[in-house]
Amino acid sequence: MLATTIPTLKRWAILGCPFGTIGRATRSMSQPRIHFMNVLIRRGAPESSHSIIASSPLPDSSFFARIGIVDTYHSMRIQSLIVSGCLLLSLGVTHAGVRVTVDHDATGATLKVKSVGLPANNDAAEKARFTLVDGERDQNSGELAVLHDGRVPTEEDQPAANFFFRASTDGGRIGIDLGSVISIRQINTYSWHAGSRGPQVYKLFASDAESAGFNSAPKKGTDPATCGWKLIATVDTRPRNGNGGGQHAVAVSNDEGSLGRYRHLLVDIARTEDRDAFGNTFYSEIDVIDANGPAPTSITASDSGPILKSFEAEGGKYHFTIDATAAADLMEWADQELRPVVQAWYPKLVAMLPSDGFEAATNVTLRFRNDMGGTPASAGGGRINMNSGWFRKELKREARGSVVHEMAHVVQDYGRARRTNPNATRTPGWLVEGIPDYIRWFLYEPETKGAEITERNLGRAKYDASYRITGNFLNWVTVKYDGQLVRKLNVAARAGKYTEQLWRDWTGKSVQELGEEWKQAHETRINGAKANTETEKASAK
Ligand SMILES: [Ca+2]
Ligand SMILES: [Ca+2]
Ligand SMILES: [Zn+2]
Repeated sequence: MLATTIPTLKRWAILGCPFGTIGRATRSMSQPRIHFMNVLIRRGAPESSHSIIASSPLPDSSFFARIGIVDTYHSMRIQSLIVSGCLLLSLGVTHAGVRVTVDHDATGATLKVKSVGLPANNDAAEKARFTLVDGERDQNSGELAVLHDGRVPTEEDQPAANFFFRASTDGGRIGIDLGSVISIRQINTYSWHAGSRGPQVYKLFASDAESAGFNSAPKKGTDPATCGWKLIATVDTRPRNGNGGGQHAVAVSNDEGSLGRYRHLLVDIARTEDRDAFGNTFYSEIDVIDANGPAPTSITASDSGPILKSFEAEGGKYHFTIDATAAADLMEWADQELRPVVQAWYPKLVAMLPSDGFEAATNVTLRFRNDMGGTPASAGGGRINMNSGWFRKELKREARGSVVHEMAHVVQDYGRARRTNPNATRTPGWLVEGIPDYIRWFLYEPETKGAEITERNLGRAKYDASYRITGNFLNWVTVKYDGQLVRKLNVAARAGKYTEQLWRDWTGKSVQELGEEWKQAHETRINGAKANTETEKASAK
């Protein structure tokens, strides 16, 4: 049976915010930049679903580590921490408190706490003029119009329903001209992406355009504060741990009910990371709420809900969701054929690839997609993407095995090395791919003999040829030298401690020497078999 859950748009629902005051902190007066800060976190809320109310940048302390805010700060003295269900942290006030409220839901499935509110379709930004002041739109991004069209994406990876800056660039600036000066009650920004393009990092400036020397379009490098703009808020919703994927909603407001009278807004956007090309946030909507305008009407839920099936493994320890919204016809196969493989093999993979203190993802989503081009499947975080077209053709052949491979990637979780070890070495890609293929072809489905070295592919038999060829090499070294090889390689890679020296330590030979020996062994076997066949042919004559 297919369980149809609530439509996506309802995920933005506000479910209340039962907070109380528990703490107060002051910081040294040597940081006058910070004027006011409140942080609220619901006690016991999982990191994947928290609300934060804060001005930013935020302090770096163990307390913030828990709710996952990244920024650097210096001294902070927490005077007291008293509990009544929540935490409140308030810093020395130097001028009127602008409040930044953040909702983050990492699961993308249900939202436990929502304090920002639903995106609006009747706010003052709907008819405003949006301009690209600086930076370049990505070729896959929607136009600026998607930021004020009263719509939000229906899933986590809809490039055209979002605006984002070009890959490899560091954000840019967006100007919003409201047409006339209005009293702004609140500004909300929404974003959604499964990876590091989910969090929001920006500075928000406003202007009434009336001061002398006003520049309506200052480029990066020009501080807007020097040309007629006022800094309203600094926003950074990146969590300390993880890539911050999921839905992010930010509200900038204050207790007075008006941030001031302004005509122009300038959103100075930074990328969330520069480890790869894809650090530019998927912004879905920017709402500007007029203090004297109509009450915001929310974007309503659509009728067609997602097609989801949830199940567990290992007595409820692991939770899985199959998302067949994009390929309803594949749900029956996924439920009957794929689910048992996932339930049996995810726990096996976890057991096969252990390391001290490591806990593999306990929530994994397997989603069919129609936008993956030639890629059969991929994995990132606790998410596995399955190319609908490729799966339809491979249901009876490689489909299940490819998911075993992707589940191995989820368990490998080598991205954590960069986060936990500042001196992390880079595990070569051939090994990252070779380990899942070793497990798949030699442990999950050895009977298919999908990773054999034959006369046909002997020429390509290089230890670092990746995927199934490396899988064959790993199997050979495992059998001949070290039964624990893959387990130990995984421990090193996950900790960011992989080096070529490990091969020598464990086998007495360099990886290149092992590669030669492995290839030689296959050559000898294949040539021997050929010679036998020829001898047989000759004697048969
Ligand atoms: Ca809107
Ligand atoms: Ca939109
Ligand atoms: Zn892979």
